[in-house]
Amino acid sequence: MRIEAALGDITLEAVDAIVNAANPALAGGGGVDGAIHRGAGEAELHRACATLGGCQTGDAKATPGFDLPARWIIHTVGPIWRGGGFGEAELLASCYRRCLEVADEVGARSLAFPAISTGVYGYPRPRAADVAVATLKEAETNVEVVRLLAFDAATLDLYLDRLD
Ligand code: AR6
Repeated sequence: MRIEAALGDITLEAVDAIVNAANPALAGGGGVDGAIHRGAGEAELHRACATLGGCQTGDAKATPGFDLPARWIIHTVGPIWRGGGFGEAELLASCYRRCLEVADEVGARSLAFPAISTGVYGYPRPRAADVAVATLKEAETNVEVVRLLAFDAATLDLYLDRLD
């Protein structure tokens, strides 16, 4: 699997699947979740999410991408940062692993991730980049290309540093 880092808006990514940093209710929200719901089409994506029965922290579930360039959206729920002593790193690693498993289930070969948990959920960006890159490097999957989408230049630098 090739791991790339890039700067940009994940809703514009023409990959098989994009990952959403969602909440346990899969009810939509702000940040990347809001952008994905707007890009896919609020009503259709809301209906599709409502059939999934929510999603636990560290797990992932797929819906179609509807109006997005991506064929699938893989919704995952990252941990809320509470200082690092509450299993946050393991839960975040689980998000990356489960997204690859769900990508394999739907047959996605290219996948783009946002920086899960690093917005409203408060996970420190350098530590989140450590987990993302280390977990992806270890994973066994049929996914051929993973793109780590940074929404700001500082996050892109964190990824590039770890991919060296
Ligand atoms: N493309 C790529 N990355 C983005 C985009 C975008 N269009 N928009 C924001 N980011 P956040 P979380 C980055 O807060 O911390 C939602 O309300 C952003 O810069 O979206 O996992 C959910 O419903 C940050 O680095 O997700 C949950 O309630 C990263 O995406 C909660 O927020 C994640 O920030 C999840 O919080």
